[in-house]
Amino acid sequence: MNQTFIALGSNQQQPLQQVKLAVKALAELGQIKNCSSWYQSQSILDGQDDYINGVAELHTSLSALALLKALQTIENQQGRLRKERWGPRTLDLDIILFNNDEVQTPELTIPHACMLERNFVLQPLLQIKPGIYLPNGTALETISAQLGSAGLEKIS
Ligand code: A4P
Ligand code: MG
Repeated sequence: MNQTFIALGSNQQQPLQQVKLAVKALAELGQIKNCSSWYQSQSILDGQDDYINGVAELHTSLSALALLKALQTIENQQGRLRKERWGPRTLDLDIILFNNDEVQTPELTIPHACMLERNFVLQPLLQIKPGIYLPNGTALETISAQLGSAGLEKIS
């Protein structure tokens, strides 16, 4: 069984409902072991609506690539239109960590390339998995403390 952490984000069409619906869809891919609180976070791009973000721990027999395809299917089912990179979205599902694997292919970068810059990923992740490390030994609590909580608010 593979232990993986999925970051969820939405800033369109009732974001809180979108992410909750996505957790139900993720449960079809294996077993949800943990789900963080939901956080409201300011967009990293000016002018976009706030996001709802959270992280779920999923145990699944799917490979990382099969999981990515399944996540994209869920995004599409929830009405995601890919117009612009980093554009507003009804749902974004990113693989943050997959076992202790380090993956670098055209389709997949694991650990997720931007996770260390994003308090809306690190705080929910640490909420459900305190003391977690990257495969290269980086302690995420240290990075998260440096990032702080600017623009981030736990809502439930
Ligand atoms: N890809 C590579 N590695 C991964 C991975 N570990 N997990 C590839 C998922 N996908 C991965 O993603 C583009 C490509 O990344 C995929 O084809 C996949 O093969 P995408 O979801 O189609 O496009 P995107 O969402 O525009 O890119 P990305 O990188 O997911 O966007 P970001 O960087 O996540 O930005 N502000 C706040 N507060 N909260 C947010 O959640 N999100 C974004 C989206 C911007 N601002 C935000 C938030
Ligand atoms: Mg994405």
